[in-house]
Amino acid sequence: MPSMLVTGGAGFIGANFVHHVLAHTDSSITVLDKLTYAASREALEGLPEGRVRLVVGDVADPEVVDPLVAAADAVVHFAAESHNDNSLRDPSPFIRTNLVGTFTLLEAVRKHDVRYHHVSTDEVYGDLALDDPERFTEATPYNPSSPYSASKAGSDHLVRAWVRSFGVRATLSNCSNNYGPWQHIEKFIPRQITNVLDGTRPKLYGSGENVRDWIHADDHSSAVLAILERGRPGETYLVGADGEQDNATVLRLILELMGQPADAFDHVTDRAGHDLRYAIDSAKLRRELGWTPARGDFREGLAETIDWYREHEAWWRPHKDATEARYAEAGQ
Ligand code: NAD
Ligand code: TDX
Repeated sequence: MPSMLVTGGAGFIGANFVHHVLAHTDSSITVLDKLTYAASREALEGLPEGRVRLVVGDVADPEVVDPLVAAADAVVHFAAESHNDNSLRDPSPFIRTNLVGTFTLLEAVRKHDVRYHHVSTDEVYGDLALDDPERFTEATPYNPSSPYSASKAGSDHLVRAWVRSFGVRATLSNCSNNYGPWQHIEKFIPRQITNVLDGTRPKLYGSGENVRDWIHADDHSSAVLAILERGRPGETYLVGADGEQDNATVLRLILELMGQPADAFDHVTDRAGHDLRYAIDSAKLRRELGWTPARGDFREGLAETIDWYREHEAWWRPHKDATEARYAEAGQ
């Protein structure tokens, strides 16, 4: 895969993927990223010169996208508006980036016959009951809850239509909740870590019984690369590391690892339409491509992530007040 176009490569998971590809392949990478509030140029610093370049632009702009796709051997599409709470406040950028952006890329890969991988989320399946013995599989019907997950679901449908109608060489992956370095502090785990570092009490939505299936971003990257290199065209692969935990348990673990009392947090207004439980069955990915997660120890990964945020205060500090002000408006 000599030349890759990675959209959203200055975001949390996209940047992790860029590092992973440079370390494990001989590919060169062009990152296409609009550098929204969620991006960090810093996450791309110190990479081997000559193997990666950043183009600042919008995936929904065909004039930007077309020549970059024409010059690539493969496109990996991470760019998205990614935060559910933001989609409840203002869905419009989610529609433009997640739907029109994916459409724009699909038209370009169709025109230039370029291999395409689409990065999506388990949220397209809606949620499971807490006591449901089932987990999501590639056969689970779509049932998204929020404007974010509906926009991702729509983008997945566009990809499948372009595969079937136009023969586009595409694969899809739907991954569970990621954590690790460079995640924006609006998200659950880094929000609570930085609250503790800030001397503020962490904020748990509703009862905290909602379950998420956590995976380290390094493992998501290795899965996407395996699918890009060896996945069957037209196929979807679910990515997960058997990391189900309820939010209250995750928060108590953060508090323990940071030397705080177990009850040093506030219950705040629940998220509208809050999905109860996500759980991924990644048997297909493991069986067909031999993928296994390498960072499955959640406690260890969380401790490392806490250390990383402690050491990178200069990166997150400028965004903390504005992020918390947005939450305060919603009583969260
Ligand atoms: P993020 O919000 O941290 O980063 C998104 C990146 O996309 C940013 O760098 C941003 O500048 C860029 N971007 C946004 N709009 C753009 C546009 N119009 N044109 C070009 N670039 C644009 O997101 P993330 O958490 O790294 O998620 C990356 C992808 O993985 C998304 O597609 C998301 O749906 C998917 N995903 C995320 C998770 C998770 O837990 N975070 C889980 C499963 C799937
Ligand atoms: O302050 C908080 N308190 C809280 O209890 C925040 C920010 C969140 N939560 C809860 C809501 C969720 O149940 O924690 C859980 C995780 O919340 P988020 O980090 O916002 O993630 P989630 O909504 O589950 O979506 C994430 O995983 C799937 C990513 O943001 C998506 O991009 C991905 O598709």
